[in-house]
Amino acid sequence: MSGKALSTSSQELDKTLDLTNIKPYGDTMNDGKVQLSFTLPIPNNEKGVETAIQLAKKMGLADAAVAYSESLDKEFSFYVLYGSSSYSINYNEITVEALEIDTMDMHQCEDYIAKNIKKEIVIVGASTGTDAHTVGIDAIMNMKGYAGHYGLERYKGIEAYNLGSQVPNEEFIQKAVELNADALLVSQTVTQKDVHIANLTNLIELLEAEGLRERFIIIAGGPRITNELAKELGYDAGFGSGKFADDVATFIIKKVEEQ
Ligand code: B12
Repeated sequence: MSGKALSTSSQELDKTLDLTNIKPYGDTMNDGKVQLSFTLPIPNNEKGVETAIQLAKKMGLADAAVAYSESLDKEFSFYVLYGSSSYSINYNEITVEALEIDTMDMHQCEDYIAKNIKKEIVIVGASTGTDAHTVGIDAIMNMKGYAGHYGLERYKGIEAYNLGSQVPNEEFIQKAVELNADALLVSQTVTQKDVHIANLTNLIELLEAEGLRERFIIIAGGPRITNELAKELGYDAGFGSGKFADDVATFIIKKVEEQ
């Protein structure tokens, strides 16, 4: 291709960033390109591929094309598709209830507790309900911590109790009362069929029924937990991926100080 042709075509590329009409970015502004993958309960053949394309079109993808398909077994097939989203979003109208905290590191938290709180803060955490995932709550609580952030068990001034996974809400509350907890940490990883919503709601309802809701600072966390969702469900805050013990400790310390 000649240099001239290249520069002409690059001039024709849409470079206009329009925050009121944000679309996915593939390799040029506003091309809307997305990749998606799914499994269908049908065999992998021409009819399967066409079904996948039709589905993608119904999802709003223009120029949908199957880039890859594979048989999972005789009755199931897997597809990877590309296409252009026909939808856009007004970025200027997006609002989120983000947690605004000025995170202190472990040593700053320890100093803050010693100077301003002047008592041990008791924190009880668990992965509750039927959820068997422990890595998230361990990342926050275990002494060795996660990704270079020590866990709450290591903090001077914090007494941390990690009850593990699949802890029924009733047992969790009983332990929190027994240990005279200041804060409860609830980890939820499985969100299939909104099981986390039912479980998180159940905990708040049980606490309210026993007149205990206001006794504790209650925090939910997990990869699909947002602060907004947690607040909606009656929690004091929610922490998702990329959050660590120091974020949670800072939030709790400031809350305890307010009380
Ligand atoms: C390891 C793992 C398992 C292990 C768990 C071992 C263990 N001891 O924990 C085993 C094999 C047991 C397992 C089982 C299952 N798993 Co699994 N598992 C995973 C996997 C691969 C990694 C999760 C993980 O450890 N992440 C690392 C931690 C550090 O990240 P995190 O949890 O997000 O935690 C961070 C934040 O979210 C936050 N955080 C987390 N909790 C809390 C709590 C508080 C209070 C705070 C402040 C912050 C916080 O802090 C952490 C650090 O930043 C994920 C897939 C993936 N790659 O993510 C699937 C995944 C989570 N599992 C999944 C599923 C479906 C299951 C099963 C239901 C499968 C089955 N049908 O049996 C079972 C669960 C059964 C049950 N009753 O719960 C799905 C969940 C889908 C969904 N949205 O519901 C995933 C996403 C896999 C998938 N793509 O399908 N799993």
